[in-house]
Amino acid sequence: MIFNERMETMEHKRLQELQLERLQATVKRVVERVPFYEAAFAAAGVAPNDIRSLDDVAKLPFTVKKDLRDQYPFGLFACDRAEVARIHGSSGTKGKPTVVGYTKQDLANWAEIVARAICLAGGRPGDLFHNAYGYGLFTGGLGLHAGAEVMGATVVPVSGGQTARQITLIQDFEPRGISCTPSYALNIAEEMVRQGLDPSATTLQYGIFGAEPWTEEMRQTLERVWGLKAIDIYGLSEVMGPGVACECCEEQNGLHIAEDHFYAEIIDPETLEPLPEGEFGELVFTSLTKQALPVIRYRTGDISALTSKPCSCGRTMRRMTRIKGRIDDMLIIRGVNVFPSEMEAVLLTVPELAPHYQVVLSRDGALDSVELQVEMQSEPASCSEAELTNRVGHLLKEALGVSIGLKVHPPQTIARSEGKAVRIVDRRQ
Ligand code: DLL
Repeated sequence: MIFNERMETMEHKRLQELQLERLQATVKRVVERVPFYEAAFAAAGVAPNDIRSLDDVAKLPFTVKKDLRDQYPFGLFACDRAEVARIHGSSGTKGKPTVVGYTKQDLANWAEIVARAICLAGGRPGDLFHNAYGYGLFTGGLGLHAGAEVMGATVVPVSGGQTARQITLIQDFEPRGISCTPSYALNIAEEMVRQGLDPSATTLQYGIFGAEPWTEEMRQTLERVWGLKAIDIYGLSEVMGPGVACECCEEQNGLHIAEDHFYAEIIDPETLEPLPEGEFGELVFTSLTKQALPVIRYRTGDISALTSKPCSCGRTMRRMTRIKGRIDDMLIIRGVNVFPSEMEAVLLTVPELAPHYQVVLSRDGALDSVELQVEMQSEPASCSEAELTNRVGHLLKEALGVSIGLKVHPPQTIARSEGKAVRIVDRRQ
């Protein structure tokens, strides 16, 4: 089912005209209403009238997370505080959150975008929808909630945590759809197995998973364990929240971007120059319809590539690849760039290992050291810890091109998540 057929299947040229119209209005709005942007545009020597084509986006200044922090709490709002209907914030645990705001119209647009995403995932009106994203300042819970309501589902706002209760509600209410982080979906499944239950015997047919990087191997694991279709949903609070892009259940190959609301670019994070389609780089978004907090060329720190290849689902919105990782999370191990997701892809092919891991950074004298901590499956071990360490070490070296410290732990020792999994533990300070 396509939620908004007129928009989602719009001819690309017409969509670009719409994007340009909306971009021009957004640029005018921020320069007139946000002193930060007025100054940033002046410093870049660009004025709203200079934006005559979508390519002119490259003339605009970037926005980064620090700008949101510096303008804390409401300095980037492009409307009166009283017109802001809701506030959300970053999920970070340290310091003050980065604050984002939404007018009533922003909330209505967001809910429609998420409703589309749920349809992309295979949801349909009448579904029972189990929403296990955290409610609160984090955009996951309320974002999926509003979208599911607009889509026409019966929403169960269970939020994250209390895993035993999640299981009871899944068993008793018989949902068709579930949403949570991929790592929490694994955690719930693991607890079911511990209780002697079979996750694949539940009524769940689709899972909408995101808010953290995950791999194709993790998808296969989740689909096998739960017996559902695992769909990747992407978003970030600074740009809106979940739903900025979402995979379709037809292809599960790249996430359709809600391009009528967000203009996407890929840039080289070093030179800041736009990169052509198909090349990997940093994802950058410019708001096209946001009223309360439009962002201009927001640098997400996430690595992806774009494609405009046609999709069999019929939607014309361009796709981005699943996120390879965050630029901040890239490790440089003896000169080789490694993302935790590349380690995950290897670990999940080893049947003796549980799908939980952490990368621990520590300081050894003047040198940084990296240790990948993994965990044995709970079943009686079919090989020794030493044999496993040896074998996985070889697999990792082959895939990453560099050998990395590895520690195999007994079952149930790596911390489980109820929201975003902590993959990197930095003990260098
Ligand atoms: O995580 C919004 C969200 C909620 C997305 C629920 C999907 C589902 P933030 O807390 O602001 O917002 O974190 C945004 O999370 O820049 C990425 O680094 C990461 N992220 C989000 N979705 C994905 C995904 C929400 N599908 C940051 N794959 C982003 C990989 C993701 N990383």
